[in-house]
Amino acid sequence: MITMQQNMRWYGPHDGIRLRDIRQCGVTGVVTALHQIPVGEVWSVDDIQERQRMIVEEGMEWTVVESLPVHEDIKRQGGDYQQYISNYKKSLEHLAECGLKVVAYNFMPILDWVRTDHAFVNPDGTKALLFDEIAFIFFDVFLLKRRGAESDYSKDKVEEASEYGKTLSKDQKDQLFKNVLLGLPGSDESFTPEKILELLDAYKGIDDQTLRSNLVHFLSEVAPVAERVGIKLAIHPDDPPFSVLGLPRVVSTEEDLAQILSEVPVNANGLCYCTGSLGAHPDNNLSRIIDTHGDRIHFLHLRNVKREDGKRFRESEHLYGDNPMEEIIEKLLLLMDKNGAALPMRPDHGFLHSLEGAEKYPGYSLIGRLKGLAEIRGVELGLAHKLKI
Ligand code: CS2
Ligand code: MN
Repeated sequence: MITMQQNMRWYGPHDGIRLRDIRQCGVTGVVTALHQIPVGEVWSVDDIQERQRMIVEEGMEWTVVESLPVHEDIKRQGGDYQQYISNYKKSLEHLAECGLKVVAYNFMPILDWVRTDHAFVNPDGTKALLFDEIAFIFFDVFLLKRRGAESDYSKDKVEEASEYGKTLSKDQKDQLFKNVLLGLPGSDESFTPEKILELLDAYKGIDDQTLRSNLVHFLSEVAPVAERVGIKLAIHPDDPPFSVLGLPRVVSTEEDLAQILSEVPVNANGLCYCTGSLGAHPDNNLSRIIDTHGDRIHFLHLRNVKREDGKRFRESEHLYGDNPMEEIIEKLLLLMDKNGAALPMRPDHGFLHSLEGAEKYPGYSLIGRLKGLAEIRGVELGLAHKLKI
Protein backbone atom coordinates (compact mmCIF):
# COMPACT_ATOMS: atom_id res chain seq x y z
CA MET A 1 0.00 0.00 0.00
CA ILE A 2 1.49 3.37 -0.99
CA THR A 3 0.30 6.25 1.13
CA MET A 4 1.37 9.88 1.18
CA GLN A 5 4.70 10.64 2.80
CA GLN A 6 3.69 12.82 5.76
CA ASN A 7 5.45 15.99 6.89
CA MET A 8 5.04 19.06 9.01
CA ARG A 9 6.51 22.45 8.19
CA TRP A 10 9.12 23.85 10.54
CA TYR A 11 10.38 27.42 10.28
CA GLY A 12 13.76 26.56 11.76
CA PRO A 13 15.40 27.25 15.12
CA HIS A 14 13.36 30.48 15.50
CA ASP A 15 10.06 28.65 15.21
CA GLY A 16 8.11 28.59 18.48
CA ILE A 17 7.33 24.94 17.73
CA ARG A 18 10.17 22.50 18.36
CA LEU A 19 11.25 19.59 16.23
CA ARG A 20 10.28 17.35 19.12
CA ASP A 21 6.70 18.65 18.96
CA ILE A 22 6.65 17.88 15.26
CA ARG A 23 7.99 14.38 15.82
CA GLN A 24 5.16 13.79 18.26
CA CYS A 25 2.62 14.51 15.53
CA GLY A 26 3.65 11.15 14.11
CA VAL A 27 5.57 12.38 11.09
CA THR A 28 9.07 11.46 10.02
CA GLY A 29 9.45 14.21 7.46
CA VAL A 30 10.14 17.92 7.91
CA VAL A 31 9.53 20.66 5.38
CA THR A 32 11.78 23.62 5.99
CA ALA A 33 14.02 26.28 4.45
CA LEU A 34 17.10 28.26 5.36
CA HIS A 35 15.10 31.38 6.13
CA GLN A 36 18.18 33.08 7.59
CA ILE A 37 19.85 33.31 4.17
CA PRO A 38 18.92 36.48 2.26
CA VAL A 39 16.78 35.81 -0.82
CA GLY A 40 19.00 35.24 -3.85
CA GLU A 41 22.17 34.12 -2.09
CA VAL A 42 23.60 30.65 -2.65
CA TRP A 43 22.75 28.02 -0.04
CA SER A 44 26.04 26.38 0.91
CA VAL A 45 26.46 22.65 1.47
CA ASP A 46 27.57 23.39 5.04
CA ASP A 47 24.43 25.34 5.86
CA ILE A 48 22.21 22.68 4.32
CA GLN A 49 23.97 19.91 6.22
CA GLU A 50 23.75 21.78 9.49
CA ARG A 51 19.96 21.96 9.10
CA GLN A 52 19.83 18.30 8.12
CA ARG A 53 21.75 17.34 11.25
CA MET A 54 19.29 19.17 13.52
CA ILE A 55 16.43 17.23 11.99
CA VAL A 56 18.13 13.86 12.00
CA GLU A 57 19.05 14.32 15.67
CA GLU A 58 15.33 14.44 16.42
CA GLY A 59 14.68 11.25 14.47
CA MET A 60 13.33 12.81 11.28
CA GLU A 61 14.43 13.69 7.78
CA TRP A 62 14.40 16.94 5.78
CA THR A 63 12.25 15.85 2.85
CA VAL A 64 11.10 19.01 1.07
CA VAL A 65 12.63 22.46 0.74
CA GLU A 66 9.97 25.12 1.12
CA SER A 67 10.87 27.50 -0.25
CA LEU A 68 14.00 28.19 -2.21
CA PRO A 69 12.76 31.73 -2.87
CA VAL A 70 13.08 33.41 -6.24
CA HIS A 71 14.67 36.87 -6.17
CA GLU A 72 12.49 39.78 -7.32
CA ASP A 73 15.07 40.62 -10.01
CA ILE A 74 14.34 37.26 -11.65
CA LYS A 75 10.59 37.88 -11.58
CA ARG A 76 11.07 41.33 -13.10
CA GLN A 77 13.95 40.21 -15.25
CA GLY A 78 15.92 43.26 -14.23
CA GLY A 79 18.95 44.18 -12.14
CA ASP A 80 21.19 41.20 -11.42
CA TYR A 81 18.74 38.53 -12.56
CA GLN A 82 21.33 36.51 -14.46
CA GLN A 83 23.50 36.30 -11.37
CA TYR A 84 20.48 35.26 -9.28
CA ILE A 85 19.53 32.55 -11.76
CA SER A 86 23.05 31.22 -11.62
CA ASN A 87 22.93 31.31 -7.79
CA TYR A 88 19.63 29.43 -7.90
CA LYS A 89 21.20 26.69 -9.99
CA LYS A 90 24.10 26.43 -7.54
CA SER A 91 21.72 26.12 -4.59
CA LEU A 92 19.86 23.35 -6.43
CA GLU A 93 23.13 21.53 -7.06
CA HIS A 94 24.11 21.86 -3.41
CA LEU A 95 20.72 20.62 -2.23
CA ALA A 96 20.99 17.63 -4.54
CA GLU A 97 24.48 16.91 -3.23
CA CYS A 98 22.97 16.69 0.25
CA GLY A 99 20.27 14.28 -0.93
CA LEU A 100 17.28 16.63 -1.13
CA LYS A 101 14.80 15.77 -3.85
CA VAL A 102 11.91 18.26 -3.82
CA VAL A 103 12.08 22.06 -3.89
CA ALA A 104 9.00 24.29 -3.63
CA TYR A 105 8.95 27.93 -4.71
CA ASN A 106 6.48 30.51 -5.93
CA PHE A 107 6.46 33.24 -8.53
CA MET A 108 4.20 35.80 -6.83
CA PRO A 109 5.59 39.31 -7.19
CA ILE A 110 6.64 40.93 -3.89
CA LEU A 111 4.20 39.26 -1.53
CA ASP A 112 3.63 35.63 -0.66
CA TRP A 113 0.15 34.74 0.58
CA VAL A 114 -2.17 37.57 1.63
CA ARG A 115 -5.06 37.63 4.10
CA THR A 116 -6.93 40.57 5.55
CA ASP A 117 -7.76 38.82 8.84
CA HIS A 118 -5.42 36.41 10.62
CA ALA A 119 -7.75 35.77 13.53
CA PHE A 120 -11.28 35.36 12.22
CA VAL A 121 -13.20 33.83 15.11
CA ASN A 122 -15.17 30.68 14.32
CA PRO A 123 -18.32 29.91 16.35
CA ASP A 124 -16.34 27.52 18.57
CA GLY A 125 -13.67 30.14 19.33
CA THR A 126 -10.93 28.75 17.08
CA LYS A 127 -9.31 31.32 14.81
CA ALA A 128 -8.79 31.14 11.07
CA LEU A 129 -7.27 33.11 8.19
CA LEU A 130 -9.64 35.07 5.99
CA PHE A 131 -9.45 37.16 2.83
CA ASP A 132 -12.09 39.81 2.36
CA GLU A 133 -12.08 41.75 -0.87
CA ILE A 134 -13.72 44.84 0.57
CA ALA A 135 -11.28 45.01 3.47
CA PHE A 136 -8.46 44.58 0.98
CA ILE A 137 -9.74 47.43 -1.20
CA PHE A 138 -10.01 49.63 1.87
CA PHE A 139 -6.39 48.80 2.69
CA ASP A 140 -5.19 49.41 -0.87
CA VAL A 141 -7.08 52.62 -1.66
CA PHE A 142 -7.41 54.31 1.74
CA LEU A 143 -4.59 53.02 3.92
CA LEU A 144 -1.70 52.26 1.61
CA LYS A 145 -2.96 54.87 -0.89
CA ARG A 146 -1.32 53.10 -3.81
CA ARG A 147 -1.25 55.37 -6.83
CA GLY A 148 -3.95 54.39 -9.34
CA ALA A 149 -5.47 51.82 -6.97
CA GLU A 150 -8.99 53.18 -7.35
CA SER A 151 -9.08 52.46 -11.05
CA ASP A 152 -8.45 48.75 -10.39
CA TYR A 153 -11.87 48.38 -8.76
CA SER A 154 -15.47 49.22 -9.60
CA LYS A 155 -16.91 52.44 -8.19
CA ASP A 156 -19.40 50.46 -6.10
CA LYS A 157 -16.69 48.38 -4.49
CA VAL A 158 -14.60 51.44 -3.63
CA GLU A 159 -17.68 53.02 -2.10
CA GLU A 160 -18.41 49.87 -0.12
CA ALA A 161 -14.79 49.78 1.05
CA SER A 162 -14.97 53.39 2.15
CA GLU A 163 -18.13 52.67 4.18
CA TYR A 164 -16.46 49.60 5.66
CA GLY A 165 -13.47 51.70 6.72
CA LYS A 166 -15.77 53.96 8.72
CA THR A 167 -16.68 51.02 10.94
CA LEU A 168 -13.04 50.38 11.91
CA SER A 169 -11.26 51.80 14.94
CA LYS A 170 -7.70 53.08 14.66
CA ASP A 171 -6.42 49.81 16.15
CA GLN A 172 -8.42 47.76 13.70
CA LYS A 173 -7.01 49.77 10.81
CA ASP A 174 -3.48 49.25 12.11
CA GLN A 175 -4.17 45.55 12.43
CA LEU A 176 -5.48 45.33 8.86
CA PHE A 177 -2.36 47.08 7.66
CA LYS A 178 -0.13 44.65 9.52
CA ASN A 179 -2.08 41.61 8.33
CA VAL A 180 -1.78 42.46 4.66
CA LEU A 181 1.88 43.43 4.82
CA LEU A 182 2.92 40.48 6.91
CA GLY A 183 6.14 39.85 5.02
CA LEU A 184 7.53 36.61 3.77
CA PRO A 185 6.82 33.30 5.50
CA GLY A 186 9.45 32.56 8.11
CA SER A 187 10.59 36.16 8.28
CA ASP A 188 10.04 38.18 11.43
CA GLU A 189 9.88 41.48 9.57
CA SER A 190 6.84 43.04 7.90
CA PHE A 191 7.05 45.36 4.93
CA THR A 192 6.86 49.07 5.64
CA PRO A 193 4.46 51.14 3.50
CA GLU A 194 7.42 53.00 1.94
CA LYS A 195 9.12 49.75 1.05
CA ILE A 196 6.01 48.27 -0.50
CA LEU A 197 5.32 51.37 -2.59
CA GLU A 198 8.91 51.32 -3.82
CA LEU A 199 8.67 47.62 -4.70
CA LEU A 200 5.37 48.21 -6.48
CA ASP A 201 6.99 50.93 -8.55
CA ALA A 202 9.52 48.43 -9.79
CA TYR A 203 6.65 46.40 -11.30
CA LYS A 204 5.32 49.26 -13.41
CA GLY A 205 4.97 48.05 -16.97
CA ILE A 206 5.17 44.39 -16.05
CA ASP A 207 1.92 42.73 -17.04
CA ASP A 208 0.82 39.09 -16.91
CA GLN A 209 2.39 38.36 -20.26
CA THR A 210 5.79 39.70 -19.24
CA LEU A 211 5.74 37.96 -15.89
CA ARG A 212 4.77 34.70 -17.59
CA SER A 213 7.59 34.95 -20.06
CA ASN A 214 10.01 35.75 -17.21
CA LEU A 215 8.80 32.62 -15.41
CA VAL A 216 9.25 30.52 -18.55
CA HIS A 217 12.74 31.93 -18.99
CA PHE A 218 13.61 31.14 -15.37
CA LEU A 219 12.28 27.60 -15.75
CA SER A 220 14.02 27.00 -19.05
CA GLU A 221 17.25 27.82 -17.19
CA VAL A 222 16.75 26.03 -13.88
CA ALA A 223 14.51 23.04 -14.71
CA PRO A 224 17.14 21.26 -16.86
CA VAL A 225 19.62 21.66 -14.00
CA ALA A 226 17.08 20.27 -11.54
CA GLU A 227 16.36 17.38 -13.93
CA ARG A 228 20.06 16.59 -14.22
CA VAL A 229 20.71 16.57 -10.47
CA GLY A 230 17.51 14.70 -9.59
CA ILE A 231 15.50 17.49 -7.99
CA LYS A 232 11.81 18.05 -8.59
CA LEU A 233 10.67 21.67 -8.64
CA ALA A 234 7.18 22.37 -7.31
CA ILE A 235 5.67 25.76 -8.08
CA HIS A 236 3.22 26.95 -5.46
CA PRO A 237 0.03 28.51 -6.86
CA ASP A 238 -0.79 32.16 -6.26
CA ASP A 239 -2.58 32.86 -3.02
CA PRO A 240 -5.09 34.37 -3.42
CA PRO A 241 -5.44 33.18 -7.02
CA PHE A 242 -6.11 36.62 -8.47
CA SER A 243 -4.29 39.92 -8.82
CA VAL A 244 -3.58 41.94 -5.68
CA LEU A 245 -2.25 45.52 -5.53
CA GLY A 246 -2.45 45.65 -9.32
CA LEU A 247 0.36 43.10 -9.56
CA PRO A 248 0.45 40.47 -12.30
CA ARG A 249 -0.37 36.87 -11.35
CA VAL A 250 0.37 33.87 -13.57
CA VAL A 251 -0.04 30.74 -11.41
CA SER A 252 -3.71 31.01 -10.49
CA THR A 253 -5.86 28.96 -12.86
CA GLU A 254 -5.88 25.59 -14.59
CA GLU A 255 -4.92 27.31 -17.85
CA ASP A 256 -1.94 28.91 -16.11
CA LEU A 257 -0.76 25.53 -14.83
CA ALA A 258 -1.18 23.88 -18.25
CA GLN A 259 0.81 26.62 -19.90
CA ILE A 260 3.69 26.59 -17.40
CA LEU A 261 4.04 22.82 -17.65
CA SER A 262 3.87 22.67 -21.42
CA GLU A 263 6.26 25.57 -22.05
CA VAL A 264 9.11 23.78 -20.26
CA PRO A 265 8.29 20.10 -20.75
CA VAL A 266 10.66 18.36 -18.36
CA ASN A 267 9.37 16.34 -15.43
CA ALA A 268 11.44 18.40 -12.97
CA ASN A 269 9.21 21.36 -13.84
CA GLY A 270 6.25 20.44 -11.65
CA LEU A 271 3.55 21.60 -9.28
CA CYS A 272 2.92 22.03 -5.62
CA TYR A 273 -0.71 20.96 -5.52
CA CYS A 274 -2.05 23.36 -2.89
CA THR A 275 -5.75 22.64 -2.52
CA GLY A 276 -6.25 25.76 -0.43
CA SER A 277 -4.78 28.24 -2.89
CA LEU A 278 -6.22 26.63 -6.02
CA GLY A 279 -9.55 26.05 -4.28
CA ALA A 280 -10.05 29.75 -3.58
CA HIS A 281 -10.71 30.25 -7.32
CA PRO A 282 -14.24 29.14 -8.21
CA ASP A 283 -13.28 27.99 -11.72
CA ASN A 284 -10.52 25.62 -10.65
CA ASN A 285 -11.54 21.98 -10.64
CA LEU A 286 -9.23 20.32 -8.14
CA SER A 287 -9.97 16.75 -9.24
CA ARG A 288 -9.43 17.56 -12.89
CA ILE A 289 -6.01 19.04 -12.09
CA ILE A 290 -4.95 15.63 -10.73
CA ASP A 291 -6.38 13.91 -13.84
CA THR A 292 -4.60 16.28 -16.21
CA HIS A 293 -1.31 16.95 -14.46
CA GLY A 294 -0.93 14.09 -11.97
CA ASP A 295 2.50 13.10 -13.19
CA ARG A 296 3.83 16.62 -12.73
CA ILE A 297 2.57 16.98 -9.14
CA HIS A 298 5.60 16.74 -6.87
CA PHE A 299 4.35 18.07 -3.54
CA LEU A 300 0.97 18.26 -1.78
CA HIS A 301 -0.43 20.99 0.46
CA LEU A 302 -3.75 19.79 1.79
CA ARG A 303 -6.25 22.18 3.31
CA ASN A 304 -9.69 23.54 2.60
CA VAL A 305 -11.44 26.84 1.98
CA LYS A 306 -14.96 28.13 2.10
CA ARG A 307 -15.67 30.65 -0.62
CA GLU A 308 -18.18 33.30 0.30
CA ASP A 309 -19.44 36.29 -1.67
CA GLY A 310 -17.27 37.55 -4.52
CA LYS A 311 -13.62 37.27 -3.66
CA ARG A 312 -14.11 36.60 0.03
CA PHE A 313 -12.95 33.25 1.39
CA ARG A 314 -11.99 31.81 4.73
CA GLU A 315 -9.90 28.82 5.60
CA SER A 316 -12.09 25.99 6.83
CA GLU A 317 -11.55 22.64 8.54
CA HIS A 318 -9.34 20.40 6.47
CA LEU A 319 -12.12 17.98 5.54
CA TYR A 320 -15.02 20.41 5.31
CA GLY A 321 -15.21 23.20 2.78
CA ASP A 322 -15.51 23.71 -0.97
CA ASN A 323 -12.82 21.16 -1.84
CA PRO A 324 -14.01 17.55 -2.08
CA MET A 325 -11.23 16.17 0.11
CA GLU A 326 -12.29 12.50 0.07
CA GLU A 327 -12.38 12.55 -3.71
CA ILE A 328 -9.02 14.33 -3.89
CA ILE A 329 -7.37 11.89 -1.48
CA GLU A 330 -8.79 8.93 -3.39
CA LYS A 331 -7.42 10.31 -6.66
CA LEU A 332 -4.04 10.90 -5.07
CA LEU A 333 -3.95 7.30 -3.78
CA LEU A 334 -4.72 5.97 -7.25
CA LEU A 335 -2.10 8.26 -8.79
CA MET A 336 0.59 7.11 -6.34
CA ASP A 337 -0.41 3.49 -6.90
CA LYS A 338 -0.11 3.92 -10.68
CA ASN A 339 3.33 5.55 -10.37
CA GLY A 340 4.54 3.27 -7.60
CA ALA A 341 5.83 6.25 -5.61
CA ALA A 342 4.64 8.16 -2.55
CA LEU A 343 4.13 11.91 -2.83
CA PRO A 344 5.25 14.16 0.03
CA MET A 345 2.41 16.05 1.69
CA ARG A 346 1.90 18.40 4.57
CA PRO A 347 -1.22 19.79 6.17
CA ASP A 348 -1.17 23.42 5.06
CA HIS A 349 -2.33 25.80 7.80
CA GLY A 350 -4.72 25.00 10.62
CA PHE A 351 -6.96 26.76 13.09
CA LEU A 352 -5.51 28.41 16.16
CA HIS A 353 -7.02 26.68 19.19
CA SER A 354 -7.52 28.57 22.47
CA LEU A 355 -5.04 26.36 24.29
CA GLU A 356 -2.15 27.66 22.19
CA GLY A 357 -2.90 31.32 22.87
CA ALA A 358 -0.92 32.77 20.01
CA GLU A 359 1.06 31.50 17.08
CA LYS A 360 4.32 32.91 15.83
CA TYR A 361 3.51 32.33 12.18
CA PRO A 362 -0.16 32.81 11.30
CA GLY A 363 -1.76 29.58 10.12
CA TYR A 364 1.00 27.46 11.62
CA SER A 365 -0.30 26.51 15.04
CA LEU A 366 0.54 22.99 16.15
CA ILE A 367 -2.87 21.72 17.26
CA GLY A 368 -4.79 22.92 14.21
CA ARG A 369 -2.31 21.42 11.80
CA LEU A 370 -2.10 18.18 13.78
CA LYS A 371 -5.89 17.91 13.66
CA GLY A 372 -5.84 18.38 9.88
CA LEU A 373 -3.04 15.88 9.48
CA ALA A 374 -4.77 13.28 11.64
CA GLU A 375 -8.06 13.66 9.79
CA ILE A 376 -6.42 13.42 6.37
CA ARG A 377 -4.42 10.41 7.52
CA GLY A 378 -7.60 8.70 8.69
CA VAL A 379 -9.44 9.30 5.43
CA GLU A 380 -6.43 8.10 3.49
CA LEU A 381 -6.01 4.86 5.42
CA GLY A 382 -9.72 4.10 5.19
CA LEU A 383 -9.76 4.71 1.45
CA ALA A 384 -6.59 2.73 0.83
CA HIS A 385 -8.15 -0.19 2.68
CA LYS A 386 -11.35 0.07 0.71
CA LEU A 387 -9.53 0.39 -2.64
CA LYS A 388 -7.26 -2.52 -1.68
CA ILE A 389 -4.16 -0.70 -2.84
C1 CS2 B 1 2.50 28.43 2.04
C2 CS2 B 1 3.25 29.41 1.18
O1 CS2 B 1 1.94 29.27 4.12
C3 CS2 B 1 1.58 29.12 2.96
O2 CS2 B 1 0.50 29.45 2.51
O3 CS2 B 1 1.77 27.54 1.29
O4 CS2 B 1 3.78 30.38 1.95
C4 CS2 B 1 4.32 28.69 0.44
O5 CS2 B 1 5.28 28.25 1.35
C5 CS2 B 1 5.06 29.49 -0.58
O6 CS2 B 1 4.22 30.22 -1.36
C6 CS2 B 1 5.88 28.56 -1.46
O7 CS2 B 1 6.87 29.30 -2.06
MN1 MN C 1 0.02 26.10 0.23
